[in-house]
Amino acid sequence: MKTAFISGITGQDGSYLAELLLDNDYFVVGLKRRTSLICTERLNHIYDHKNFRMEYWDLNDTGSTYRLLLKYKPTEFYNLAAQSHVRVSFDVPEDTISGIVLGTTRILEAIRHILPDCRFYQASSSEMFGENPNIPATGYTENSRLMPASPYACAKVFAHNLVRNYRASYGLHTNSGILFNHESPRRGETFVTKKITMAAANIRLGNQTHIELGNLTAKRDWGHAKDYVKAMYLMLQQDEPDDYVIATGKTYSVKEFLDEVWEQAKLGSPDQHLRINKKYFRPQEVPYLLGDSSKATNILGWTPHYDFTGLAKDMYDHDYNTIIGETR
Ligand code: NDP
Ligand code: GDR
Repeated sequence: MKTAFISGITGQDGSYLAELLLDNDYFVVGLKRRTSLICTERLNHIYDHKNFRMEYWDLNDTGSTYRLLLKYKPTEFYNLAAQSHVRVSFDVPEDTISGIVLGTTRILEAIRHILPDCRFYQASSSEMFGENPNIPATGYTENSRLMPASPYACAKVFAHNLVRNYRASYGLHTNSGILFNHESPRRGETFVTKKITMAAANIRLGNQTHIELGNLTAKRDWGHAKDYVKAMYLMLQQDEPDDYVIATGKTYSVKEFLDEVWEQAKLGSPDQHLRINKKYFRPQEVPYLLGDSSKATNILGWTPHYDFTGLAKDMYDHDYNTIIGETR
């Protein structure tokens, strides 16, 4: 039986990846930092699975990485932990950078010294492309220039380069998934898609009167987290480690996502419920992201199943049904 470590187990992707690996007969060890509330809602349905364990761990703690690698000797390590909110990274840059940069370094060093056969996945990001003025018509590829536009993205670029460096220097099976935005019913509530689908459900049910948003013109290549964790898994099943862009190849503005959800919720024009609040704007914005995942399609056989409308529907329906259930 293969054993996989997942850091960031309590997050959106951690929960979907854990389900996928358990379905593939893995023993899964979820690495969780200590929090004042337990924060394992996304894992309640697998918490008691016979092949699932949770261990305390932190990106900022070297000893626990060594201790747990020696205890479980995992065959795969998926590093999903991060302070992942771009806007918040402007407020807490040192914490964001320290976790992503030094945390990734700690894991790679531990793997190099005590478990060099362990395959490693790094959660790189489309944010690394940043404010690049020369966007290829078919989208960014693995070779496009990285021009990060936030402390979060700068840190992800460092970690991404380090993963490539450890692959070249030491022959480790280190992989980097350059994932574009992916969302789901389990998305954190302060990311824009989840904020929109929850607000639509609450307005529909009379619990809320309006939604406050920032920049509506930014365009993102939005996919579904369920599709994207499959790509992470496929990367670690290849003989050769590599970097892969994972995206849908279509891009939509925040306003288009808002319009789509308002239409599904039958709420009329969103303008009547919308307020623009400057506090949600960023000091530097990434205006446009579009990804070209041809390499992942050709080598991994990966393609997304959810489209833009299907993603919005899955999220809105989930939020509407959950809120109705809670208020009954
Ligand atoms: P989430 O924000 O939902 O989850 C992040 C996870 O990291 C949480 O489990 C969080 O724990 C944990 N974490 C944060 N800081 C620490 C720390 N110091 N030590 C240990 N764990 C920590 O992110 P997603 O699931 O959406 O994303 C997963 C990864 O993929 C992240 O690295 C993100 O940057 C990256 N990414 C995400 C994309 C997306 O669109 N979702 C796109 C590209 C990359 P806690 O629950 O306690 O806060
Ligand atoms: P992003 O996602 O920054 O792309 O990072 P987010 O949902 O936060 O923002 C997307 C776009 O929406 C605009 N926006 C708002 N954003 C938020 N959060 N709240 C608002 O009220 C709001 N109004 C408008 C933003 O300005 C931005 O243009 C996500 C994270 O998951 C990262 O960890 C990941 O690396 C990238 O996706 C790819």
